[in-house]
Amino acid sequence: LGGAGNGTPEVCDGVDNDEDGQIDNVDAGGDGICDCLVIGTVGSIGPWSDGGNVFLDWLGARSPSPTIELGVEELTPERLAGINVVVVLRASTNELVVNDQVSPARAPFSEVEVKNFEAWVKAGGGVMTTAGYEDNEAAEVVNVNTLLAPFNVGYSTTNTALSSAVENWNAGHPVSNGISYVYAENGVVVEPGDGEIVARDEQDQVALAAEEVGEGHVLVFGDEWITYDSEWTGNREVELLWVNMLKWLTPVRQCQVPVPPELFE
Ligand SMILES: [Ca+2]
Ligand SMILES: [Ca+2]
Ligand SMILES: [Ca+2]
Repeated sequence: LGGAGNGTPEVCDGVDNDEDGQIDNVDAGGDGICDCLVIGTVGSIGPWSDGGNVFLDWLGARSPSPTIELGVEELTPERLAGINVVVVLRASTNELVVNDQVSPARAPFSEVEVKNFEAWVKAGGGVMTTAGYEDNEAAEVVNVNTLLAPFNVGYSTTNTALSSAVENWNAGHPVSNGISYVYAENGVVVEPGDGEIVARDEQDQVALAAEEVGEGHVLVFGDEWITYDSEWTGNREVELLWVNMLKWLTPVRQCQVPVPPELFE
């Protein structure tokens, strides 16, 4: 985390105000989420939760920087500028309606959007993708794979049989710190390509891959249940996993704050 600092208060301005070696490392609440971190979401939360969105609520309570919900908007350099981490939620080209909850269709990512996104990641952006929202990998997974193609990592388009216990974690990777088990449901097997394997399911299939690209970071996770209320209340490791992931997705000299010890209890 760098040195002790010079006594000047750190503020969210893109400058290392206290000269401790870290830019914008502010965490007033000591919750492990940098208060200057700007998170964007692409697509929409899946319809299988009970209507809640603990993921966004949880972030909102831990960082005063509002989450930028890009939804189905075009990915332009202007829109991506200033965002540190993008979480890709359901970005299927199909609309999905479950119990009156509408998850809208997202247009296929265009060549221009893919190039814009690649440039943003290489310049220091972090992206985490999710999958397994529906049994229609042609619409869902193919679109996310398009966005991930420049990094040669993505999802299987044929194997949607990720098993429910993601229980083999690569202890050598920072994202695995303190994690032993996460539940998945109807997930999609990850094709790691150039990525490093971080987690496997009980059948040894890849569930999470990580890749460093230029100054940026990519995480590909084979399910979406970690974005739902039920998983947050049932397994405390889900919160630690998100803290670990957001920390790893952020540039090494920016916004790095300590993970609170109580998250390991
Ligand atoms: Ca600093
Ligand atoms: Ca600053
Ligand atoms: Ca915080």
